[in-house]
Amino acid sequence: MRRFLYFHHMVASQHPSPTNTAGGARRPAALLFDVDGTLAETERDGHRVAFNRAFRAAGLDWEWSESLYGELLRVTGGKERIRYYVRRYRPDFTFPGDPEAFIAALHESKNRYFAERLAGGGISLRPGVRRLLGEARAAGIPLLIVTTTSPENVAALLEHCLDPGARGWFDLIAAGDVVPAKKPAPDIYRYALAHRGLPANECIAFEDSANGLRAARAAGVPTVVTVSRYSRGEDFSGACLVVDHLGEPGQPFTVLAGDAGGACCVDLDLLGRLLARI
Ligand code: XBP
Ligand code: MG
Repeated sequence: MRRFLYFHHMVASQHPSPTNTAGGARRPAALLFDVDGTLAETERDGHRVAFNRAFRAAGLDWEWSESLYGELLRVTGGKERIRYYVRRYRPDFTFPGDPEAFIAALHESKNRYFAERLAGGGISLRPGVRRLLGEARAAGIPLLIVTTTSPENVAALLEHCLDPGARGWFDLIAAGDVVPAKKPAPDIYRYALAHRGLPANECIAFEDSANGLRAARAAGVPTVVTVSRYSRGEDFSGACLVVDHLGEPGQPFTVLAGDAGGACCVDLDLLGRLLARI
């Protein structure tokens, strides 16, 4: 791992500083990607279904409907979400033993069902994700994952939805309980930036939710929002661009807020222009 990080440091340092590319556009120092809702629509048909399977397997009569899950998503983190649900909707539930251990086991079981679902091909990447990752890799721009989801979920998603070796495309996977406070706290972004010594305002974050946007902005990272199924209608003020997805040449995005300067998809050129405006 140490050698791996060192190698990426060398690659990144061979490239020009973030401030100078042709036409005044700025070269992003790194691209920081959220996972759930941003790389793929994982929540309604992925995590939610897996939570329900885990509940049934544990003999619980809990069932998270699509609309209830929309409310529960306000709480980031699967364990935190279960804890909130019990407090709010099952206040009389008696935990068999230590509540934290019970929630942790339930959550692990959920993650196993989630990984099975990914392996079965039930989830695919959102438009433009593979293209933009490829462009950034070709340009030697570091890629980082910055997420509240568990590391094993990220690994499964990268392996099954992107490429069996995709874990190696990323300089850092900052995930889950590595920081005590999850998004909307900025901690996970600060952790990732500090790990690579990155200047926050020269990077770009990609988020799908208001919680994610708040985390990135509080850490000082300019943020592009690709709204997802559950996050439409949230408050995205502070984003440098809000689109329905990253877009492909044959599948242009729709701009929901901000100025894309006539672009049809989020590419390095557009990101450079967005940074130059900041
Ligand atoms: C989304 C989350 C996660 C997932 C479930 O995080 O809040 O909790 O819903 O994953 P992000 P876990 O968009 O930042 O990736 O059960 O592993 O928490
Ligand atoms: Mg998200």
